[in-house]
Amino acid sequence: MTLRVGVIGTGAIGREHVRRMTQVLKGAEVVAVTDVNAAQAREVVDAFKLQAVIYENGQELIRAQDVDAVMVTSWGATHEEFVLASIAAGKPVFCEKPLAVTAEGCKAIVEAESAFGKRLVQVGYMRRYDRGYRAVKEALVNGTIGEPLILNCAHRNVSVPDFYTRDMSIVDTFIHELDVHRWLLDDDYVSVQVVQPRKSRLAGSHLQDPLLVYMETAKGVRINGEIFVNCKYGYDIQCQVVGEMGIVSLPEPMSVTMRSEAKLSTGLLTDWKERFIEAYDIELQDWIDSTLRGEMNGPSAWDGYAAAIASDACLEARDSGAIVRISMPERPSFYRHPSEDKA
Ligand code: NAD
Ligand code: NAI
Ligand code: ISE
Repeated sequence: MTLRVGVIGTGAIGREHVRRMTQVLKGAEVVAVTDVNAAQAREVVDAFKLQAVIYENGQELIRAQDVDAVMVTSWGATHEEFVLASIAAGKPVFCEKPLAVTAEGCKAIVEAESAFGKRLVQVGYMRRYDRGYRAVKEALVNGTIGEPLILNCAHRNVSVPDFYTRDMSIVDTFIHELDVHRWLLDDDYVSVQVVQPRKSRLAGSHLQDPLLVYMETAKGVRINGEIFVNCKYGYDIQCQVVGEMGIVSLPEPMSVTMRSEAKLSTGLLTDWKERFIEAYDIELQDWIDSTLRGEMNGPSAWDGYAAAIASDACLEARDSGAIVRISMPERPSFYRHPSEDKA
């Protein structure tokens, strides 16, 4: 069986996901695409020799009879509309992060999906599929380092484009950490403070870069986070958990050690596409396989909502300078995994 997918947004990641569905993964065919930039949609259809219809807009694509499942890879602010329309059409939808740019928007999606009565939404939090993050999680679950006490992390990009707004460092970038740390620690956030250190002269005038994010979880773990999206030297994702009996750190991406010209060196990556390339492949293959089986296993709309509640609080903390409380509603049984009910 083949899953016939319609892709909304053929920019950086939309193009990457079309490439992997067409050339790397099994079980999916891209039968429809759309982009507000019609020339870009055409370019992607031609580049991957797709037998795909180019639709005028996302709503038409979602309605198309031969589109079994929808992939939303357009700008964050457009996600909510397309996910709600997919649910209304009863179609499974893979939505890149963030699920919506506000908690209110995510809540509307959670409510629509719950009313539909079956899980249809998966959010693109691919770090949960990364082998490095999985190894860190396994060490925590096994109790190797005892209970976690402190988590130190950093999200550093070489640079960001001009259209990158001040809020995006939280809503679009740190949102990965907001999701993956909740999953790693199996915990929820209770407070956040955002501190603005000296600003880099190399960051756009409208940005505050870097930023420090201090969070506390319900179990009392302290998270020290750094967001630095114009760090210039590489794409660098760091995560270290300090426990009662040891420390576990996210492995560095594989890189050869060079001895050359009186230097001992290893390379760093510069592009997010390369850093998590394997995780994206595993994530999407899992989405294709589970969707064909009529299931939805990956990060849920509830996970998207939880991350957005935290990102709303981060924005408020950044603007007020205060410590902001975070209150997470109880997860409804609709979003419990069947394995949890057996436990
Ligand atoms: P991009 O700007 O390169 O691509 C977005 C595309 O969406 C553009 O081609 C744009 O024309 C199109 N678009 C915008 N509005 C549209 C609409 N209403 N209908 C149809 N097309 C529309 O951006 P990107 O880097 O590909 O990011 C896209 C999304 O993917 C974002 O939500 C981003 O957060 C997410 N993303 C996730 C990861 C990850 O690691 N999971 C990495 C990159 C991007
Ligand atoms: P992009 O700007 O390269 O691509 C977005 C595309 O969507 C553009 O081509 C744009 O024209 C199109 N688009 C926007 N609104 C649209 C609409 N209403 N209808 C149709 N097309 C529309 O952006 P990029 O980097 O690909 O990011 C897209 C999304 O993917 C964002 O939500 C981003 O957060 C997410 N993303 C996720 C990553 C991850 O690691 N999971 C990595 C990069 C992006
Ligand atoms: C981008 O949208 C991503 O999701 C990348 O993974 C992230 O590192 C980058 O900062 C975002 O803009």
